Amino acid sequence: TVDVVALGESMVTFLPSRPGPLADVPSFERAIGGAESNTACVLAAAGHSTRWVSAVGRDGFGDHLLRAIGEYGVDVSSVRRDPHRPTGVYFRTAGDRATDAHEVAYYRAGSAASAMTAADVDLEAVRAGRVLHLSGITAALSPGCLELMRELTARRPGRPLVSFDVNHRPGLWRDSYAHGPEVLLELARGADLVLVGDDEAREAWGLRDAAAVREALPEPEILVVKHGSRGATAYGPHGARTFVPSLGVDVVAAVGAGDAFAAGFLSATLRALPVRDRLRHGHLMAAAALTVPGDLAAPPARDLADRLAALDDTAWG
Ligand code: KDG
Repeated sequence: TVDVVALGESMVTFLPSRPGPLADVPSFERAIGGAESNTACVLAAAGHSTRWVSAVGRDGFGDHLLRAIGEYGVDVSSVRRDPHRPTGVYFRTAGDRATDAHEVAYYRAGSAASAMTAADVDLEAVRAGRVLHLSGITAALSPGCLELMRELTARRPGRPLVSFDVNHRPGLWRDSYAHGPEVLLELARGADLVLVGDDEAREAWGLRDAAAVREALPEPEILVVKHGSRGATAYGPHGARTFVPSLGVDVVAAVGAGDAFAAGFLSATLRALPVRDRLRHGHLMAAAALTVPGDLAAPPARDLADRLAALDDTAWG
C-alpha cells in the first residue's frame, strides 16, 4: 500500500514576472499548482510513497503536469487523460507583502478534472493508501465532484484515514453551481483529520474562533485550526488541545504553505509522532513553502526535519 493518496485538480500555474495588478503584468512563468498534488509532492520529497488521482486533458499542459508531479516521485498512473476537456490553468499576481492580497484568475471551468465523478474515478486506486488526502476545492468544481467528495468522506469500515484540508477558495464559490461553502462543513464531518484556517472558518462558516470550530466539528478525531503566522492548535479526542507557534519567517508568498503544512502534519502522523511534533513538522514544511514565490519548495530532508522538530521549547517560541 502507498502511504498517501491525494485526489484533486491540479493546474498549470502562471506566476507573474513582476508585482502589480493582473492588468499590468507583462509576462508569466509556468509552474504547477493544485493543493492536493502539492501535498503529495511535499510528502514524496519527505520520503513517503504517494499517489495523485485526478484527470487532465490530452494536451501539452496535461503532459507537463504528469511529468512535473511524477518527477517528485508521486505515482501519477491513475490520472485519467480526457480527450474532450482541457487541463485547467490559472494566473496569479504577487501578494502584497503586508496583506498577502493578490489576484487569482482561474481558467478551469469545464476542465478535465472538474468532470470527475464517483463513476469514472478509479475508487480502488483512491482508497488504496493508508491516508486519503482531500480538499474542499474539489467540492466547488461541479456537482459530480461534490458527489465524489460525499462518497469519499462517507464513514465506512476499513476505509483509509481520511484527511480533509478545507481550503476555502472564495473565488471558486462565487460562481459555483449551487452550493456554498457550508457544504465544506458537512464534508469535514466525515473526515478523520481536518485542517482549517481560523480565517477560512470565519469566512466560510461564520465561526468566530478555534473553540467554535471544534464545537461545530466534534466528529474528526483530530482537528487542526491554523492561526496564520501565530501558530496552530490541534484538538484531539477527549478535549485534548495542543498549540504550537509558527516559525517566524520572512514570507515571500503564502501560496502552497497550507498544502506543505498538511504534508508535514501527515508525515509525522504516518510515523505516529506525538501531536506536538506533528504540528512542528507542519510548521517546518510550511516555512519552506512560505519563503519561495511558487507553491512548492524543496522541503527539509526527513532527518533534518526530525532534528529541528526536536529542538527544545525555547527554539520553538
Ligand atoms: O494551495 C495552493 C492552491 O490554491 C493552488 O495551487 C491552486 O489548487 C489551487 C486552487 O484551486 O486554488
